[in-house]
Amino acid sequence: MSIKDYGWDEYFENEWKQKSKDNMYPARIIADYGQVLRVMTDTGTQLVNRPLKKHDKALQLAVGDWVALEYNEQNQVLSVQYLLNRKTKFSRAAAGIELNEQIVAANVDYVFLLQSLNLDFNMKRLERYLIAAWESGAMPVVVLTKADCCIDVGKRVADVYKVAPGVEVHAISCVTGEGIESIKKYFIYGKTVALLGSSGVGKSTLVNSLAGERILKTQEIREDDSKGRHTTTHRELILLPGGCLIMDTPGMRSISLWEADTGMEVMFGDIEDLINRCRFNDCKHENEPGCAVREAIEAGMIELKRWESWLKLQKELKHLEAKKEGKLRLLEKQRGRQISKYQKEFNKERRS
Ligand SMILES: Nc1nc2c(ncn2[C@@H]2O[C@H](COP(=O)(O)OP(=O)(O)O)[C@@H](O)[C@H]2O)c(=O)[nH]1
Ligand SMILES: [Mg+2]
Ligand SMILES: [Zn+2]
Repeated sequence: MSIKDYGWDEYFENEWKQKSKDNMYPARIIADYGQVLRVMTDTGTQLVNRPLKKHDKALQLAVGDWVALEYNEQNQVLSVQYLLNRKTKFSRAAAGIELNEQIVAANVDYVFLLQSLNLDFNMKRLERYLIAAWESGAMPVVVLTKADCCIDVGKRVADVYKVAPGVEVHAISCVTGEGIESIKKYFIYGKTVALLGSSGVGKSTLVNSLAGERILKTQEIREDDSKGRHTTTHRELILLPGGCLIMDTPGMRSISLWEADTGMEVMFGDIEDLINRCRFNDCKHENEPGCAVREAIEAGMIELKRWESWLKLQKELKHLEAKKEGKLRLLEKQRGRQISKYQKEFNKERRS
């Protein structure tokens, strides 16, 4: 077993050659237990503490990250020295009083967006996931699970293709095995696939099915509301027999966007083009003459539903930007206060 089996390649090697010191070695974070992280190194797996500098953005670590480890002979402590540049990162806005970026998965090549074909299916949620996935830099793939529970799989797949331009959509079943062959092409040696989706959609079941053994715990679905209970409690990278890495994650019901410029462009570029063609710069796309958006909707060029999605997302993203700016201002204010405090002390000392 070497780190190459875990996705180490020239991209990381180049940075390593420039930055690393003799007593350091590279490791990939393969599981996140909160304060403790499991890493994979050339000599096997090890546990390390998450660095305490939580406020330090450069050390916000996620499963999939490559880090430089250092072993201190004197106090026999293994510690993370720095984070290697990420190829991709899938983020969301973390829930809480304060708005923060939460990195869900790092250095992922394909993000599988899973939704089950039973009652849980939700197109709006999928749309958001797609935006975040495009933003991440990884390639999104839509995977509709539990095809054995749906009588109209073809129609569902067609519906998803409409909101997911340029994305492959696969319907699978871990019960009948339907569609599993069609997703195997993504499981390539050295690549990383992350599974994202609500709890109960069948992420852990899929990992087990691909691994050919029950590595992960799965749970019985609650019959009443077709939602699963939470069984996966942490994020984890698993090496599949074919050499691909697959990341199981705890369920995320919804996703709050953190950044969306690229994602919005990929998903709604046609709408953004239309807006630029409206006669008035400040067109509200309601009843103005020469509104390219209205014209396109009336001509059936774009679906009303997609337009409504765009409006809603736009509002949300403006809100997000305002919140981010507010946070920045608060930070500046705090820094300003500190500076004035030290200045006052300095002046006092000079006077005395
Ligand atoms: N009918 C059906 N049930 C499935 C399928 N895949 C998973 N399940 C069931 O869905 C439930 C939740 O699966 P699990 O893998 O724990 O979901 P996770 O929370 O996304 O990891 C379990 O009871 C599985 O047996 C499938 O393809 N068809
Ligand atoms: Mg699970
Ligand atoms: Zn307009």
